[in-house]
Amino acid sequence: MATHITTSKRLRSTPFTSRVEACGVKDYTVYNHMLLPTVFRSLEEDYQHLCEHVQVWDVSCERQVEIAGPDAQKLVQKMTPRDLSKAKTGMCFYVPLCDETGGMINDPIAIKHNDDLWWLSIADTDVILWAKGLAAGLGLNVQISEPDVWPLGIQGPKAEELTARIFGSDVHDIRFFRYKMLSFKGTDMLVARSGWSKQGGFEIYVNDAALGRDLWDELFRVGEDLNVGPGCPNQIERMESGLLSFGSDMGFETTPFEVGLDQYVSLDADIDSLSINALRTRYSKKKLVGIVVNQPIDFLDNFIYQDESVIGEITSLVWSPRYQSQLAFALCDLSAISSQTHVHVLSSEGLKQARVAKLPFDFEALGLKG
Ligand code: THG
Repeated sequence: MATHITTSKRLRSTPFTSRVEACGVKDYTVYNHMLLPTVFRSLEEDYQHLCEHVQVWDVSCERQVEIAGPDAQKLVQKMTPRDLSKAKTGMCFYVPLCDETGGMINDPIAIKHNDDLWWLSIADTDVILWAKGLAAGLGLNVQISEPDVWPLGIQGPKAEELTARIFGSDVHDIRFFRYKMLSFKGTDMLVARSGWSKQGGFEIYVNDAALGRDLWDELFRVGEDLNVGPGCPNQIERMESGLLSFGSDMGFETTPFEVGLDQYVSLDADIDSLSINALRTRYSKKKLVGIVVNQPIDFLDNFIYQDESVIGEITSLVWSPRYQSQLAFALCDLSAISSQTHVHVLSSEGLKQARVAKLPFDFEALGLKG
């Protein structure tokens, strides 16, 4: 077990690391300069458990970039091409952050506390540097920081029951991507119905480290009959659900349109956003598609081939036990992929045919039964 990696103030452990270790974490990755568990039992066992029961996830690495002050809403709108003019307190928004060329900087959840206070719950890039640069360059009246807040995920079909046992029946009234401030041992914490799985669940934005450990212990104590277990974002589940990972499936070079995030760009809105003009005129060069191979194969490289020529690159890959298929996301040349229903991938037995699918995967349309 154990992490064969040295932690420090630069590569941070979290308030929950002692609990995560006690639960037998097998692997970590580094995300926002912080430990993020990736496997407890095995990828497949974690997946089965997540889809049937309820898991507690240490997602402290989803750092909050806090933007406070009279120009907070203005700066957040500058950063994203999604129209936030109708945002209200209590709402969360999945937002692409884009630079002046339309390339993506990050894909956080933006949380509105009030007009003068927003949190960006970020994926793995240093959004704070960009935010500070913009604020200084534009002369905005904001204070930007990364407060000590450590999100704890509660995910799985029994998540609502478990969360309500701790935070009370108000939990049932929280709609998807909304939050309430609810008390744990006398301290208010932000409780949102969100999380990086499609099994349903909540995220608790823990704002007190010691209380966070109490919360972890309480969740395991009162959730015993629900078969609560430790968990983490699961590659099988998130790919079956079509959730994208910044840095893998998209990056600075890709626009939201190229990776299928069109619905989070408000092209026609009259908003003051850094990227909106570029996004109105920039041509897409790439397209992120799903790839399906109905048998286990050993991939010799990460490329997508049209006959012998390379037309794209696999950005995420997993074996799905439910669909007995190799599932991939692949970033392909738009002109080469747009008319294709099949492409090739390279295995030790040579080029193999693979199906091209829209994301998120429509398994029924693909003729795959779970
Ligand atoms: N929770 C919190 N912070 C996060 C993540 C999270 N920061 C990093 C990373 N995840 C950000 N990326 C995503 C990607 C997808 C979603 C959330 C965060 C997501 N998408 C839904 C979907 O695609 O169907 C719903 C989006 C919507 O309709 O608004 O949930 O998980 N705190």
